[in-house]
Amino acid sequence: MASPLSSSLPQLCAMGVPLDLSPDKFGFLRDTVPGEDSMDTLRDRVRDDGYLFLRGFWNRDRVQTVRDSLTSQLHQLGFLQPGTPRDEARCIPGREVGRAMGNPLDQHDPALHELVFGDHVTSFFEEFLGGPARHFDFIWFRTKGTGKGSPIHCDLVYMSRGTPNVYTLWVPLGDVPLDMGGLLMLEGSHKKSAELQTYLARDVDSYCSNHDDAAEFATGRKWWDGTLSNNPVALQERLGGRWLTAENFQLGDAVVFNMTLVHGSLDNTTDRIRLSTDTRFQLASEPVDERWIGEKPPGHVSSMKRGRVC
Ligand SMILES: O=C(O)CCC(=O)C(=O)O
Ligand SMILES: [Fe+2]
Repeated sequence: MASPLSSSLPQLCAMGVPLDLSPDKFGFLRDTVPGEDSMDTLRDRVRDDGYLFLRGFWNRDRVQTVRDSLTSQLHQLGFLQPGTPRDEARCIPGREVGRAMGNPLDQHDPALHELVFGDHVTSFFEEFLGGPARHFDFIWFRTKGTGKGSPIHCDLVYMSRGTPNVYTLWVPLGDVPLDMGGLLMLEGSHKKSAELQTYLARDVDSYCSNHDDAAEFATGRKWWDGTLSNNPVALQERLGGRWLTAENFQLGDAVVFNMTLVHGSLDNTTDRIRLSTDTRFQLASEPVDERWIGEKPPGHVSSMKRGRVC
């Protein structure tokens, strides 16, 4: 018999694969209301859940200002459907804005910087981490129109050349209903490091120097994109846990999660661009991954490729 939850949900897909929406396979993230619990409780929660879903971390108006700035850039760059309200961010079929490294939005947008790197966030992380905090300088923009969401992965494989104790801050820059492709996380997967050992030991910019195609990896003509699985249902069967998302991520919300939590995003079945950013924080005293630091972080460029015998 269909449960009340699954019977009230539209079919949801990730990477084009329909999710099992029965209550033991799918659910919603646990809310954290900022200020309601002590930092010790929040730290325990991250240990248990791998994430914090901070409802209303900022006030809506403040985040709306950032959205306005980014939708105006999208408009100027010709990515929005002409004749539609800019704030609706309606996409043009077949015209993709670009993935994280190739995204044209302004990395130095002042309103965005103030939001994702400013005092409110920094003091949160300083208290959470228990010392002076720093952020990576690179901002990952997600501007996803109709179609598949982000592949399923753990962040560790992209950013583990410093400390592994890094936290992602995912910020919806607009309300994201279920059909617009919000963040999707596999419950309890941050505790599956034994099962994911081989995957988690990898680094997207490392390659086997003794393989025939080593030169292609060294120059970046070939690369492994860090995807853990293209099939969220098969992965769930292997690791257990429910796939979790929010019924409606809202302007002002934020999600913080650790480097080993398996996640991706739902497919977007609307014609509106789901706009979000993700950025990273860690203790300033710990080593940092040089790929993501500086005025123009180098990212995955060939000088950052590392060969090893495998
Ligand atoms: O927003 C998305 O589609 C993916 C986000 C993500 O992978 C992250 O925040 O680390
Ligand atoms: Fe990620």
